[in-house]
Amino acid sequence: VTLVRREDYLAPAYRIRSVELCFDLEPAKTLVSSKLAIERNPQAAPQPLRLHGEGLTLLRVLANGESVSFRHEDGQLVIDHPPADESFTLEIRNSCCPEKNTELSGLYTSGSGFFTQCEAEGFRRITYFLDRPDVMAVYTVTLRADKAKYPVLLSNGNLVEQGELPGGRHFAKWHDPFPKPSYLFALVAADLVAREQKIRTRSGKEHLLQVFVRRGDLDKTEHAMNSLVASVVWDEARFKLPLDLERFMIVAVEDFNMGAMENKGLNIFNTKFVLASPATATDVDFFGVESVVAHEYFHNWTGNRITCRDWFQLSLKEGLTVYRDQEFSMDMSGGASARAVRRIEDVRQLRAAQFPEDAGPMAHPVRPDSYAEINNFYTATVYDKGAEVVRMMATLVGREGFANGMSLYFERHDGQAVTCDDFAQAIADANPGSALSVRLDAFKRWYAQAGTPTVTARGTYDAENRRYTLTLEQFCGPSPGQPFKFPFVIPVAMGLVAQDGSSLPLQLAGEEAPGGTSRVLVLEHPQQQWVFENVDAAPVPSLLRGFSAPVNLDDGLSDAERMVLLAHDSDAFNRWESAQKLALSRLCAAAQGLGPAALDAPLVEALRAVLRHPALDASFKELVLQLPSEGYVAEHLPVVDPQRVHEVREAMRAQLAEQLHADWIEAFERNATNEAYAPTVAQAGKRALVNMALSMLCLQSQRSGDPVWPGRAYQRFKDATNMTERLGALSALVESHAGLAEPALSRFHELFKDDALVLDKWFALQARAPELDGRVFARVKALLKHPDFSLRNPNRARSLLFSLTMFNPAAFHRADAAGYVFWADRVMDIDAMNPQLAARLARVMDRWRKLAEPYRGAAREAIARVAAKPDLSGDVREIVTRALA
Ligand code: HT7
Ligand code: ZN
Repeated sequence: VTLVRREDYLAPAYRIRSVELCFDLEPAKTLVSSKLAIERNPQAAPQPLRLHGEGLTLLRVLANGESVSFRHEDGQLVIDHPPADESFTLEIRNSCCPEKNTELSGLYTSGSGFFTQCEAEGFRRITYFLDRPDVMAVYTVTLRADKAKYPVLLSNGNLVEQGELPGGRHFAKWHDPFPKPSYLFALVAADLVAREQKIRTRSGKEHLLQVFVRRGDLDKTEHAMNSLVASVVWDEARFKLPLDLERFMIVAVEDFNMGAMENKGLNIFNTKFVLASPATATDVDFFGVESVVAHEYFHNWTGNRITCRDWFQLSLKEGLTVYRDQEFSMDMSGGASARAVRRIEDVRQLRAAQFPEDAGPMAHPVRPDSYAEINNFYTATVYDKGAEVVRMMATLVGREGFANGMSLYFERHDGQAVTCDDFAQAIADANPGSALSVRLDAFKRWYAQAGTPTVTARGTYDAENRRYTLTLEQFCGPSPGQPFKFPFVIPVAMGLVAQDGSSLPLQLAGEEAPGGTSRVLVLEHPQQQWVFENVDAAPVPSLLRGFSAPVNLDDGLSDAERMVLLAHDSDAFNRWESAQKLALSRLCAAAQGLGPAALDAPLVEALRAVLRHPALDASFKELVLQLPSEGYVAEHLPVVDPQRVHEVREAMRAQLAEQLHADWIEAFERNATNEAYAPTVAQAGKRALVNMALSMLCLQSQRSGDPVWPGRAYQRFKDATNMTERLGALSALVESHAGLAEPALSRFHELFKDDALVLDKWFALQARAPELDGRVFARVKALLKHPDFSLRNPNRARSLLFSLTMFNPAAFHRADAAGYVFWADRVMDIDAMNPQLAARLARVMDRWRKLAEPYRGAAREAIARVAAKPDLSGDVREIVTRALA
């Protein structure tokens, strides 16, 4: 495995100022001609010109119109003696084969159209280029293709010319005035239709927004368009960042490796994040569309106007843009409770994906030091922990301070390719004297050090002096290549809650008066103490409110203290967190044989109180009533027996189904709504709680043999007016292994067999069902042979394989090792077509070292079998090599 290292960065020896591209599009052989205006970097030593190129057929190279000698070396086209002038032109002709491009990187066909994906290093699979983000050029692109097959021809920027060509062909010429790196280039040639909307931004300029989809999908684009309009409005209001383009296009494509791509002015999206109608998409899908549309749109400034100097700086654009889309989604949700629900969901995602990553063989800093394959570093750490790092900066400088920091960042760096240091510096410089700027170097350890710190909190109350002393300590264990960590700067938002639930005023020793009931302590040393004065009685500390830092918190609270927070904390996040911690401690004890596989009566009663609470939102109740996932429990155990974790959790779920039976019925009846469907947090919360109640009621029926609730679920499944309800009812049947599950599944397939995204749900649902006597695993193996299944389409592959291996531990981790054998075979099958996708699947074994025997040995054997395959891609090789190291 050859590593690229951050410390080896060198500025480019040549720059490309402009490029004229011309494409003759044919699926089997597309001709590409490119004319590059190249300049020498006067600061760089004279050297050959090396252009990246991968899997291309080179037809011709001319320098300043003359032939020039060249050679190929290490996947690069090397011109040893380019013209000596300061600037010169290079003309290249090459061909590529889009229909054979199953990797979905570069130019490929999907359905009957052409699409591109160039981030991170896909442009070199289209033509020879300096394919690195710090080389920014102005693009003029001409597309030529058969008019009947490909009536729509798109590229970045503005359409400057179009017309007919002989032989039933046509052309379109696009010009993008903004210099951009090659990873933001895009083209589309396909038979598409568009939803269009004009909007006027604050400056009075009019802009055209377009969402392109296949014919027949237009009625599923309203939500994407609304989300786009809302994103434009939000970015201008919150950060004064207007839409800078005359035309902004989104195109949906069925075959796509990730969620979407922010190509300048021509975003290309996985259909999953564009298409949504109440009949075919769930509430979760609607929220997904909203947040991905926003994310890609926000990249127009954070990523495109200011881009990354090199790929090690990926979090510069991704962490910041995730932070921005999370803030947007919170603002779109409405009131405080809905915002808290969003925050809880984001934190759940961080803990489910990033915390395990940070504790495993792929642990890396938010700004990695090295990589073998950059595609493997589009990770939860770079995205989600990166967003938390930005959020901590915002916490330390305040909302307005952060907005000022953003303005300074754009003032300084608009149009440039920069580093994470440049960003942090701008935020700090705009806030002199702030909690961030006075300790910026220490704060930046968040970019450099991997691992999740643990903060330990202990409080003592001195009744005589009415004083409460809080001691916080931090520790972060070693991670690959980093045996020792310096202390992090950790903002700890906190409050003190009285036993009666009231919020206490917070007055630190030395202060004249209390400074509110919630404040931020900055933990920057291994251990620190804070003394609060005038505290009337022993308080319960509510720490890390809103999850103010990506750390594990050991707060040492008793069950009784957690119950106080669960019932009263003014911080909704910590109310939820208290319930999670109470349940987690029971789950962990039971999984280790240190406690019963049952919830104690006080906890059941506390959960009942939440479920019955007259004032709490349904969405919040649903989150509190969910037991921590099997994966989350596993992360908190020293050694994991996945079957035991499953058994224990299922027992507790069954107990909640039984002991809260009447409450589930009430929750079901009270929250079932006949309102016209709208994807609002309020409605979605009710539907989520109703679905949860129905699942619990069917689960209880499975145990009691009472057929009423499966019957009602089946009826609801048939009568449902939206996909959230329909899928909820179907899940209740499938998850409880009800007899009616089979007819419902057949009916669902019959109804939706022509809708790919819905069919993905059908596969996923079956692969995620709680394991029962190996039936779920057997079903997944059978589904692999289903005529609708294909490994070529990433969404379909994910729906079956990722659902099983990532989200169904009990079905996957089998004592007979069949799950691991299945995994290894599929990784190798997929690797032959699509290494990026295969590498994602390979990562599900990251945590194999935590497993108990016989799982551990069998897992190692399966990983070693993959690693031994001689023609493995670099992508998968990096993952399995690290896993075994
Ligand atoms: N910036 C985009 C990343 C992306 C990507 C990366 C590697 C391979 C395929 C890809 N498709 C999209 C997505 C984003 O963060 O907005
Ligand atoms: Zn992004």
